[in-house]
Amino acid sequence: MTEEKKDNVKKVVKLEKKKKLADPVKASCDKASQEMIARAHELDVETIFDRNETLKPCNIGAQGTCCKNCGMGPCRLPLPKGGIEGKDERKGMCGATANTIAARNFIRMIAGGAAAHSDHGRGVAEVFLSAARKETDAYKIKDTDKLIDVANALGVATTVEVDGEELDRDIDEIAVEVGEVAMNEWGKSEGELLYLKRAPEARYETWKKQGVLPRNIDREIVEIMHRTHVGVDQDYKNLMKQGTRAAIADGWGGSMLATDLQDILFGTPSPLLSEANLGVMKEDYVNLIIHGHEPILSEIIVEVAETQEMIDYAKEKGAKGIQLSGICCTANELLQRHGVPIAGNFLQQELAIITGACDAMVVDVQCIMQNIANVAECFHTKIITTSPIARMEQDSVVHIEFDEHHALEDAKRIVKLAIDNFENRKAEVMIPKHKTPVVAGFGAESTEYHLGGTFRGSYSTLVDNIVNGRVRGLAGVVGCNNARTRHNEGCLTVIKELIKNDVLVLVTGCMGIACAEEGLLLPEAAAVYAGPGLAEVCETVGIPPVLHFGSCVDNSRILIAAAEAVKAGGLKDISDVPVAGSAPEWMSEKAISIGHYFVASGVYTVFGVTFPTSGAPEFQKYLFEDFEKMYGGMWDFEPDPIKHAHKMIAHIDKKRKDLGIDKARERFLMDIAARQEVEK
Ligand code: BF8
Repeated sequence: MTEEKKDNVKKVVKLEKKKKLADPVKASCDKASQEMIARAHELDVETIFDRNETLKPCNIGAQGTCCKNCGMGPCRLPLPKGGIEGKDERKGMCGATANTIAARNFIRMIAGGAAAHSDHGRGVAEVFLSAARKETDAYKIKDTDKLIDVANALGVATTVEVDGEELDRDIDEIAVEVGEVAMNEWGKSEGELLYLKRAPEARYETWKKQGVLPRNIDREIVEIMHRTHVGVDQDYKNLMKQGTRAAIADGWGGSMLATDLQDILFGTPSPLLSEANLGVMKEDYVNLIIHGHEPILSEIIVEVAETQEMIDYAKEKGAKGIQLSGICCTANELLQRHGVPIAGNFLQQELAIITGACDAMVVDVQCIMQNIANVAECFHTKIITTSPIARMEQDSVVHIEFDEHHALEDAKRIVKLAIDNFENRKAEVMIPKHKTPVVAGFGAESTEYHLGGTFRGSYSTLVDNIVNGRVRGLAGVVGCNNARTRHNEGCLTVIKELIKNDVLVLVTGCMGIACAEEGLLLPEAAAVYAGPGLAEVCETVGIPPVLHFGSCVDNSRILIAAAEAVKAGGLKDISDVPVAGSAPEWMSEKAISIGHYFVASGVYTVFGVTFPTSGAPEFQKYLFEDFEKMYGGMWDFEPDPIKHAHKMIAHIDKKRKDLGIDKARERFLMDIAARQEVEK
């Protein structure tokens, strides 16, 4: 072939590659997203949906059997076609077996997830302590009732004895001590995490028996990195012991402290009305999108953006006002406390910029795609990074480092920058019309109130309805979007199937946003989607069939709600409750850590899309079967959303049977096809 011909072939191949674009309808089941993916193609802007067409994942890595923990590797141990027959002889250079490699990779994922949640929590604790010590004016203690609850849980005295009389202790003093004790949880040299005692006693005893009581949050994460270094722990069971310890330190430690301290500082959420999807952006307004996870900065941005000074400034620049909206878990944090509308979940972050109406996107940490900076360069959008630990290499990105000691000034600079950028819009604005009303802001406290009332103030109404079978059980459906599967579809199919079968669903993270966009977070959704029993309960107490519990660190709210249900039901442990967990579209390490602390807390937990241990069947069996004997909860994997839901329902029914309350449900019969699905 002549050089010229070779060049032509290369050009054609390049063009072909370039043409491989995502089909918007196959990529997402959300209409607003479909419109924006198509718009991206018109404007020749590449998104994650297109990269999914050209960048294929490595199978061996996805199955968990690629070890790159030393310079002799990566050692790739593919699963033989037809599976393992007899003894699994696969080994890496050092002799590490497929089980060891998969277990090391799995617990490194737990370490990554637990570190992300817990470092977020540490940041909140630092700001909390500054606020308690009155070192900053920007933050104040808002929820003193919750402060007292947390003080009790941390063993901080809330009363003092004066002249033989027991008096309330000064609230500021309590706050300082709570801050100090909380900070200590990350690195104390002795003892165990204080919040472990918030779990039912039987659960605590199980952890003790298994030898997995976390000592402090940081240590458990560091020890994972040590144990998974070349030549250290080479026993998958022992590796999982440490993975379990770190995951518990996340759920009942770092995440729970993050949630609690945020509630004390910013207010404990209660149900409120808002809207969700890209249609919340407004053409004539300055659109400022807050993206990431930590509410410490975004809380102040909300405050600043609502000041008359900033609204007037926006009007001076030709806008009608300022429209704030959120992406990912920062969105969930602001939604649940302020009703700030949600622009989208993980897979919609690029799409929000493609509207041409995003004047600034301010990001903090976690789940921020580096490609938003490339997309923003095609428009006028300013990307503003704010965290010293999360910067971007692109020159177009502005960095305004946030510090709680000058929080107000930082927030003002950010809001002003967005306003100043309004007049620089260059592309034609195209905002999808789609948006949906949402009722959000649920949590352990509001569930108690709504299902128990001010009179009873307990979980007994919920428990009564579980016993009488109107509510078949509970499910926590949480986690991410994953571009390897159709955006939002797995989540919505699983959840609709669950509520159709009378399972009350609690959601967090990007799954909460998916439900918001679909209209499942409205009380009216019960009449449309829920089974007769659940619909009756929802109608009576006025709640949606799917309750939004907040961001990913707020999965700790689900743990507390489960512990409350145990108490109200006179049960022993979370593993006795008819409850199941799910992350149908997971992709992040945080999801693995959450999944594992659900399992370690006694919850049967199913993941969709892919499972990162499938290349090591023996180890996977340990997680899927043996864990149930040790912890009462275990992992499972099911990519088909209907089967996924029915596996959860089958587990809920098993628990109902164990409790002797299965008879009450006999009027709700599954049809034959559904039964066959479960038995497959
Ligand atoms: O912490 S659900 S994609 S945004 S990791 Fe990220 Fe996953 Fe969304 Fe919130 Ni959680």
